[in-house]
Amino acid sequence: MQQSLFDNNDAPQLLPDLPGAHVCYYPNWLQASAASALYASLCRNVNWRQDTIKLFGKPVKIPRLQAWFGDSTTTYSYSGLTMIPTPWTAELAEIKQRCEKTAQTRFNSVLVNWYRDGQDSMGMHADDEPELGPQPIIASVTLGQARPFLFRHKKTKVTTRVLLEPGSLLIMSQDTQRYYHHGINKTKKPLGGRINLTFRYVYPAMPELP
Ligand SMILES: O=C(O)CCC(=O)C(=O)O
Repeated sequence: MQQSLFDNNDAPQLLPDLPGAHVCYYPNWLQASAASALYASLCRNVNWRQDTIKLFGKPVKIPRLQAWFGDSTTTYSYSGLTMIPTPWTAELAEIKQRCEKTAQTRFNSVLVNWYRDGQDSMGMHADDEPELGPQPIIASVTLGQARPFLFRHKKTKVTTRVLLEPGSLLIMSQDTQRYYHHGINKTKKPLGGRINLTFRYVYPAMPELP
């Protein structure tokens, strides 16, 4: 992918007030044609899986398809699921590099989620696993169908909705994961598919003592 596929729009849009969080939204981060081409390529080429997680001790199939890519040190666990990274593809490595430039940080992994229609969703959660560090920086790229992304303050329960448009980039940093849950709700509306890429930095596990 060439540089020209990215809109030269690194100016973040103002979001509703999210006290205690640090969130930047770049609506036209990718050109529309590049966003559609990437969506089609990922649909075709990713080895999609429907994983099972543990919810209140019970195995539950997650309501979406997903895949985990990253450096070899980035094995990542959540809700009883351990994900072993697939090595970077050229197109994901290029998007990662571009996210690093905008976010001014390094990423070593990406969770790729495919919401096939409005019935696919992501429950409210925080990306606050210890291996992401105390103030994770998460860069989230949206392709395909626009879907509302919800932030819910952990204490006040105030919920704020941000529509994530195709080709957009959302960066969450500082104390966002500490104070907020986020997620994507199901809807009965007939919606098309959406792919979301969340780039992260996973700190390698400390080797065990002999
Ligand atoms: O699809 C999205 O925008 C949310 C993804 C997400 O919350 C995650 O990967 O942790």
